[in-house]
Amino acid sequence: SRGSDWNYNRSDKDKEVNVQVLLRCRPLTDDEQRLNMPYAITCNDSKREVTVSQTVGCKHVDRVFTFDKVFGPKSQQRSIYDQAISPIVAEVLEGFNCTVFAYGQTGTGKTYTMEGGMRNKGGELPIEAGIIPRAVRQIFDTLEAQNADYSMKVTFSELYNEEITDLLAPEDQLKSTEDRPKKPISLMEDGKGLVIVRGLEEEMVYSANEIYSLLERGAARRRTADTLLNKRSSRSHSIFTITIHIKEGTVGEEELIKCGKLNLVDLAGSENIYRSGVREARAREAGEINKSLLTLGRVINALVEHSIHVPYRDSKLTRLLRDSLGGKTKTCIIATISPSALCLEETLSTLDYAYRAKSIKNKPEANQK
Ligand code: ADP
Ligand code: ZZD
Repeated sequence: SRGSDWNYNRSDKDKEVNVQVLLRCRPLTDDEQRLNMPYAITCNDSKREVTVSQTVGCKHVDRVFTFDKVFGPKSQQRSIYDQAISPIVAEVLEGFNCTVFAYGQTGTGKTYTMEGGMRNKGGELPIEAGIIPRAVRQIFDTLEAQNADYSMKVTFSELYNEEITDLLAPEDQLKSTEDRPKKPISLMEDGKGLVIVRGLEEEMVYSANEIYSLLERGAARRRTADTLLNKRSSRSHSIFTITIHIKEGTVGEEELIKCGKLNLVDLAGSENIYRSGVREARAREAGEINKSLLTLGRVINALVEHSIHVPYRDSKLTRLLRDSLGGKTKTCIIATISPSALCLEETLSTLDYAYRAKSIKNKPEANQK
């Protein structure tokens, strides 16, 4: 597989790997089926192709896009995980930093893909479990099978309107009172140009079930914020991070520690950007312009076009994801689309965006302490 090529110690140039871009098309919903909604998308998973059929005037126009992997409407959570994500998590356990993010219009399955459906207490993962719970399971299964000496911490946060909310903060730190202001969360740069988030609760975790309880707390927090502010969730970015330290042994007095980090990011709905004219003015007024998502697009463009200036510093999201775009982190983008002809315009914009991102190159490097 491509993933296993990384550890070879070749010249720097040879170590470059492209951002991996996957495409997932959800099925028609029950409602859409009942309404006999026409399909505009055909997926050929084995050829890794998506075809968009459009009627312009009385002419039929087909556009074909090729991605690193294509998952059509029938694909199951488990097969996406096994085919595309499990090799990435294995790299994290070898000491690499990896990022997976979901990009697409609201309602196309970003959260379904990253998180998935209901949790059932204890025992097996539900068939609808998404990437986050499956990654947690793989990490613990692997470490336990290796009888590894490890420590692990997780953070779960949300970025909304350029403000970071800690979804795992203790209850009493969520609201500010007169004598005790809300715990501030800020981005800082360490000496090496890497961005660190200050003020986020880092929970040490010792079992998969413990993480699931934290996820439950985070998901509940997010739901509360959502009911208070309509449509907030489609405009916010969710960021779940696991950091693992694995003791490899000792050389004399020195301990060898391998450190891997996995970022799982559910981006805001892409329909909120790239509006033009009157629509843009109206969106701006409604506070719908998502600075972070807009900047992400500009960073991708700058990298694709090899521009001298890449505007990482212009938003919190791109500061956070800096190392994932053109840096030392291995990155995978999952673009999600709807099969419905009604979503054609947004679907084409997602496909163009994702297709461009394929040419971004990173230089993954293992961490060693
Ligand atoms: P987004 O996060 O992009 O706004 P959601 O993940 O909330 O979208 O998905 C919208 C709806 O479609 C949800 O009810 C979800 O369960 C359903 N859904 C999304 N993708 C799939 C899929 N691949 N298979 C079945 N249902 C899906
Ligand atoms: N997507 C659901 C949460 C939501 O929006 O509420 S599914 C998974 C990753 C991050 C956060 C939550 C979950 C989720 C879950 C559901 C219900 C209670 C707690 C957590 C989940 C799904 C399957 C297995 C484990 C966790």
